Amino acid sequence: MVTSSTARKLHLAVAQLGPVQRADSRKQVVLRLLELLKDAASRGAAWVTFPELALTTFFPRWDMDDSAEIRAFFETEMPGPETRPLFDAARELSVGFYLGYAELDGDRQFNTSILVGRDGTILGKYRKIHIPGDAATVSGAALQHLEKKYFAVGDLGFPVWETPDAKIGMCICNDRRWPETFRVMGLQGVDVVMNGYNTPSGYVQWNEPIHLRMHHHLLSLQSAAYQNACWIASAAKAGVEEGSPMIGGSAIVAPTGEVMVRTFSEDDEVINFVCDLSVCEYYRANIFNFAAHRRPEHYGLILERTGAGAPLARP
Ligand code: CDT
Repeated sequence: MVTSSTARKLHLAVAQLGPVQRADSRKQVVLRLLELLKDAASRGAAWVTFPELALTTFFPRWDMDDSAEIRAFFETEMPGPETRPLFDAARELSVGFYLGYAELDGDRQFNTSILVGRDGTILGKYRKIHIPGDAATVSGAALQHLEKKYFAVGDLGFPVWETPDAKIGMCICNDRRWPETFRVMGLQGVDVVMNGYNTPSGYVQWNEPIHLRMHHHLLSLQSAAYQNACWIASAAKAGVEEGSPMIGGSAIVAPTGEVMVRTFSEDDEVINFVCDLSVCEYYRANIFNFAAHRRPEHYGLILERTGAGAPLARP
């Protein structure tokens, strides 16, 4: 499929975070992120993916009404004084990164990630679009997931950035479950999608067995990477945060749909893999040659409908 003469190598790392408790300061978390960044750089990685909402505990598990209490979880500037060391380290080590955080933009609150280049400057920003969970407490539920209360729907779409190394896109947690997320980036020729997530293993408000949490996470990444001929680097915040368990399973997935490397722990852990970007081109030139095989004239319902409606077939 790929020969050494056509290979286009890019060394990616994923930096999984173990739990972040409410009492942990930004400074403490950034020190952990710096250790992970240095570990990735020492292995030769050029880009590192950090998790969603990496700077704080996963606060949407709580129903809060006090605005000062809520806003304590949000960043008003990026970089700010506590996060600047990450940008300095990126420049010194020549390692780019993806970082997820809660963003306060005026009065608007977003679940955001940024792409920071190997020179330590922000290349781009994306805001989570498929916001999961509820806007108000669900009575009787053992666990709450109130992202709809705290975050507006992202307004920046799913852009892809052309960096000197690769075409890179971003995706946050629940957005990875939706094929539209990846197809929009696939149509921009994306090579690498970076994804951060916090997936509670016990959020169930319906009778779905818990083992399916990991299955659906990997299923989403593997199918998206294959169907869009891209690499995916996906980073969890894992372990037991404030009594709430979250899955690990951070992974680097190839355009073949195969998981090439995966975390072992539910704690701070780096995984890395030397990815061959020419595999993307190989799939794009064959089975997923979009220009040759896609039939958008038959995809109208995707834009016309949000929820499922009546069947189109007529007798
Ligand atoms: N953070 C996040 O998006 N978590 C979701 C769980 C949603 S269940 C209400 C996820 O897709 O993993």
